[in-house]
Amino acid sequence: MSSVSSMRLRAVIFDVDGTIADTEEAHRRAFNKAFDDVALGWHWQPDLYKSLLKVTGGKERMHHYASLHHADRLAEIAPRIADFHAVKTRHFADIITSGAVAARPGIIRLMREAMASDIRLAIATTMSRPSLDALLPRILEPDCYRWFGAIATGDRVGAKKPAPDLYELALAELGIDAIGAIAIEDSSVGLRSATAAGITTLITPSTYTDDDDFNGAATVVSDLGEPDAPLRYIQGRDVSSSVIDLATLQDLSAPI
Ligand code: XBP
Ligand code: MG
Repeated sequence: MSSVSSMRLRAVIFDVDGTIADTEEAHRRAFNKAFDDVALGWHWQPDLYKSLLKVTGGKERMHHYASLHHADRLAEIAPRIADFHAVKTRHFADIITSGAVAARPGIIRLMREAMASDIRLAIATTMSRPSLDALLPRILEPDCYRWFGAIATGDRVGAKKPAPDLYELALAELGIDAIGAIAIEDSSVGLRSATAAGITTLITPSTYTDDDDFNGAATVVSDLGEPDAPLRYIQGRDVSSSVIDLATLQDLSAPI
């Protein structure tokens, strides 16, 4: 048994949007294409989208926007939101297929290291399963789903992030306790969700979350780093390493 697999760390649970890949600009473009297709007359500029990201889930985000800005049409719009979201998801798939998005630094390296060390991998994302299907096989590898012992997507839980449901579902399907896991997230909403599930969390901020409140994170770094592209330490426990690897994650998950 390798020294790593004898340590307490047993699983790494990855958020998707903003963490595995910086995808929210692709989502924003997909929403706007869908709004044009269905003649809603909406257009979400980046600043507005950044504020709307506090509401997780694309369907919930559209309902929230309509209730804030088009309350007089909410009764007409609400029943059509699922259809609007299906149009959006098709546009998201097209944008991803165009090659607009790649995995962030260190993601594939760390996943492969975990698989070689029998550390379990899981996904905990607010994203819908069709959006995930459009993304992961394209930016990781076609049959990447076999890498994961659990894939918790937003459509599988009653309460999305910041509720702990997605991380609790991932832990249950992995069959492990929170103390044996570490979460990798990009947002304050995601940090609150993993923390509420009792999971130590490492943050790699993304385009839309770089000024979020990350108090409570074990550490915040620019990204997971690559040997030829070292990470930049931001706040929390100093990882004193140029890349995030399993040994670094084990140190972070150990009590101070
Ligand atoms: C981010 C989200 C998702 C995406 C849009 O998920 O909140 O709703 O913004 O995807 P996470 P959908 O950071 O937890 O991966 O339209 O499929 O919801
Ligand atoms: Mg995220």
